Amino acid sequence: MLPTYAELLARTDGPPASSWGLFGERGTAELAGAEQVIAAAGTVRRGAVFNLDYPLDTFDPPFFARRTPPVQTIVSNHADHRDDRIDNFWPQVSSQLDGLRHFRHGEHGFYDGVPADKIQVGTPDLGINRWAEKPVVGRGLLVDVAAYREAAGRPIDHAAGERLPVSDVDGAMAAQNVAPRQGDILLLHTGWTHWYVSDPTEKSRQDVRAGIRSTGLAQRNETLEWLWDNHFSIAGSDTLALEALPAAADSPTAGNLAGGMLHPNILGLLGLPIGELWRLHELAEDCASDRVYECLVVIKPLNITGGVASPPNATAIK
Ligand code: UVW
Repeated sequence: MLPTYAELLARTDGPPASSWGLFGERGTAELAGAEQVIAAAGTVRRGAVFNLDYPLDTFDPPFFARRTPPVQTIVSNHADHRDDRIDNFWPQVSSQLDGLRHFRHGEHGFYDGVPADKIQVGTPDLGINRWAEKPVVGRGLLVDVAAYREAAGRPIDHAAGERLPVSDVDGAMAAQNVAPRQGDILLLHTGWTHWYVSDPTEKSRQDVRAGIRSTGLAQRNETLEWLWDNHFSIAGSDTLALEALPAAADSPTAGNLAGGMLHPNILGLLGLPIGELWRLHELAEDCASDRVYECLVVIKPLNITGGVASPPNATAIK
């Protein structure tokens, strides 16, 4: 039986609001164990397969100046042969899985108390490799907050970069008649990335990049509580950062080095891997048409020793 978020807040044997000591270096990915894999396999009925990653060159120009798309070079030894080389590879340039090295908590440090001097190039500690050595497989739960808000006559204003309260996500789950189970892989569909990619005006895209503005979960304590108490193994979404950007001025973490983002708490304290910029619109359309919101999800990040992040290489199967 896992502790509640309220119990985590009250703990004295580790940092408050942390899951330190419960899982080890794979964090909450441990919640998707053999039982969850077997149950998730039972959700496969039609053999329909969905790619949840955007191509690496989708976001060009990039959201963050240095995360430019990779450069491919193709070379050949002779007329009938090709090799290729990829330079300038920023694993967070497109769909990504953020690992537990990505942020530490300002007061308590890296997840599970891993010392900062272990977070080096070439050391495996807390690296993305931990989820490649043992990939994350479980039940994906598509929560269509975009459809819910649309049906409620309150479509999400992506241009404004809305801060979504968890009550909207709960409302979406109630409308879908679904409830999370321990170890589920959250697939939060807001429609933001598809809007960004397919919106016809370059001006909208420029505004997003200039302001680093994205729809996402609001920076509130209730968001942290919701993420933990639903016991997800991974929290993935089709937004720039899972949480809204820029962070709210009244964020409970206002003043941290991350500008009030919840990332240090989600990664550094809870050990919950974050999925960003995932390609969810095709899966969401399929779920809306057959009213089945669960699927088998397989996530196998690149096996980069000590990697901070990776494309998720995420596949959903229904
Ligand atoms: C931010 O830090 C803003 O987002 P990301 O998780 O992509 O680094």
